[in-house]
Amino acid sequence: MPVIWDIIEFLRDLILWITGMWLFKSTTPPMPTEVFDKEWRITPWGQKEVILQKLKDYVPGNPQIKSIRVFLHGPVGAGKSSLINFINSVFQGHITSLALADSAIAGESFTIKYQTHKIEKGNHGIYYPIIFNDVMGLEERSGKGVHKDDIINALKGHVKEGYKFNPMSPLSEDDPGYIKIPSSEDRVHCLVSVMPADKMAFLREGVIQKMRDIRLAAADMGIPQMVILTRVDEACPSVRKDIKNIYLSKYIKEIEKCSIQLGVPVNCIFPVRNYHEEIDLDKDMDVLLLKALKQMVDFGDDFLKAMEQS
Ligand SMILES: Nc1nc2c(ncn2[C@@H]2O[C@H](COP(=O)(O)OP(=O)(O)OP(=O)(O)O)[C@@H](O)[C@H]2O)c(=O)[nH]1
Ligand SMILES: [Mg+2]
Repeated sequence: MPVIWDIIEFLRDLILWITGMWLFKSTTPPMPTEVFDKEWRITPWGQKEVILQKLKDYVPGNPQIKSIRVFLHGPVGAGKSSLINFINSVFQGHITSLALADSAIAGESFTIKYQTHKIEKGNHGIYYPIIFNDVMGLEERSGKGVHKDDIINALKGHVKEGYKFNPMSPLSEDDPGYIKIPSSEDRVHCLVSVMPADKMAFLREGVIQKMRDIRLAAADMGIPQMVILTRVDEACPSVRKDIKNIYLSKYIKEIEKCSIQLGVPVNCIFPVRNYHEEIDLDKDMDVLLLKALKQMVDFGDDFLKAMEQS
């Protein structure tokens, strides 16, 4: 039996390696199992509680704003809703399902409404001042997936809670779902592009182009941006074996380079493994997430302070 598993693992590596040739547009991509001797990014393994506490104690640096708004976008099935569930789970101390996630039915987006997700503090209807917006996924063809202009509208704060996205046409000013004069709180304070590490090779140019356009619009508004690389366990067998191999994996390092095509510096790209089959929290997976979340909050808070001064 172990021989069969070895063969299966070998075939899996081979498929990933061939995918890698395409992904990295190189003739010698690293084998998915290849690892560095030393972590290429220092990770505070064991510091989960310290980082979590800092986030729990966070107070927005601009007194006019109650909550920092983090906006997640990306291709269909990238793991946007799973990421919100993951964040909520870590704060609640057990696995939760705040945003509905699904196994990307027939390649179509499962999330179709504009929803704000809040993280509850205890059970008293009190929330942490960090809120998340999850949107329908992006698709290559026009008329499919969320319209990029709707995302740009959302960044400016024009989209009402509960608005049902229409892939055929973006929200217009006379639509009841349009907020004509958005407040500073309606605006987005940090833009997060969620990218599936295992599907980077198959992302269509049309999707990448839409993401680039959104990033440029966000940059024009001064909104800070970062990338979360999900599904890293599906992309790399050594990471699947042990999440602590994340910054040892040559394969993940290469994928990170690829996401620069989105125009985000490497130090703004954070690989994360979402909860997917687990029923209990894992402190190492949590540390990776919390480091990324801390960065989102720090970036968003800088933006809040800049808004106050302008
Ligand atoms: N193995 C693995 N699966 C993941 C991970 N993140 C998400 N998934 C799975 O990927 C599928 C899609 O996840 P969702 O969170 O629904 O993705 P989404 O980006 O919200 O998708 P849409 O709303 O359809 O655009 C689900 O089956 C998740 O369980 C991950 O890090 N690893
Ligand atoms: Mg979703």
